[in-house]
Amino acid sequence: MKTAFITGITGQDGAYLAKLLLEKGYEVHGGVRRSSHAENLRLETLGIADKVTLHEFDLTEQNNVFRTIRAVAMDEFYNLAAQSFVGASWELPIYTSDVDAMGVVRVLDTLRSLRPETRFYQASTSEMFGLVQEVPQRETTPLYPRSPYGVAKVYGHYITKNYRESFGLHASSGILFNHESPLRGAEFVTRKITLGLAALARGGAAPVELGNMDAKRDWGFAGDYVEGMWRMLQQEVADDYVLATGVTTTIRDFFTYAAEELGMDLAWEGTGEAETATDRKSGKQVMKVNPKFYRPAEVELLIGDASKARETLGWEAKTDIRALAAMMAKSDYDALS
Ligand code: NDP
Ligand code: GDR
Repeated sequence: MKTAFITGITGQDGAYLAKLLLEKGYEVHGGVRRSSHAENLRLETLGIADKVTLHEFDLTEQNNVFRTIRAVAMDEFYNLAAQSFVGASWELPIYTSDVDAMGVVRVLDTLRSLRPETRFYQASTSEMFGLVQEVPQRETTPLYPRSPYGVAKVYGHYITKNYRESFGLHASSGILFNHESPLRGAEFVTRKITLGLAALARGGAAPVELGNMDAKRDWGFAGDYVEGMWRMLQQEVADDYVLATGVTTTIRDFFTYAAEELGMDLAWEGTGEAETATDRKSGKQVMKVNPKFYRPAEVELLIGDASKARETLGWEAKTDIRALAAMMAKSDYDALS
């Protein structure tokens, strides 16, 4: 039986990855931050809260990282923990760098000292591509991050590559494009939309307030993407891989797909700060732009080329954007019954 350690096990990806590894027969350990409330909602929703071993763990605390890695005899280490909300990273740039950049080297350097045979996965991101340099984006596309989060993740990406090249660690980065699910955090735009639309469909009156409706994202389903993470660590040689669907969609179109799943028929009006959407059937305004959700610098277009993952890992995204929007909208609607 193999043993895996997952940082960020209480997050969206951590929960899906833990479930996948348990199904594959792994003993699964994970790191949780101290909190005033003891809820592990995502692990409970997937029915695995009592099947994983949790350790108090914070990526900002070097000795804590050291002691945890010393205590758990792990074959694989998945570093999924991060301050992962791009929007918050302008308000928390130093904290974001501490967790998302320095946190990675804390783990790598400890593994180098204590467990150099452990296979390591770093959660890199399409946010590193930022300002468009090439379309579609792939492993060799130049990086131009547009947020403190993106900048910190570039450090995490290159320090992973550097420890692989300098010390021979089996360290891989997955450059994952956006992936969502019914377990997605409520502040990310897809879940914000499906939660807001579900409340409206159940009789609510408050329109969903959003920022830039023209940004385009390559959205897949988180459950598909964790399989790709695992496959990366099963390769003989460590490497970096893009995981993406290859299809890009505007925020507006995602909104429309989710609304259609809930039986709405939208009429769009206005542009920019004046843009609104109304449901013709109920007459309710369901969306209005609020400029407070605009970002200081935006990533306008993400579309990934996952050919390398397809060819080497045999990995492909299985869930298309309409199915994803429908899955999330239905889940939030059902939860309000
Ligand atoms: P979430 O925000 O859902 O989860 C983040 C996890 O990190 C949570 O478990 C959180 O704990 C934990 N965490 C945050 N800060 C610390 C810290 N200082 N020490 C230890 N743990 C901490 O993110 P996702 O699951 O969506 O993403 C997983 C990883 O993949 C992240 O690194 C993210 O940046 C990256 N990524 C995500 C993509 C996506 O589309 N989802 C795409 C590309 C990359 P708590 O529960 O206590 O908050
Ligand atoms: P992103 O995801 O920044 O791509 O990072 P998010 O869902 O936050 O934003 C996507 C796009 O939607 C636009 N947008 C809004 N976003 C939010 N959150 N709230 C709004 O009201 C809103 N209105 C419009 C944004 O401007 C943006 O263009 C996610 C995270 O999971 C990262 O951790 C990960 O690395 C990347 O995906 C890949």
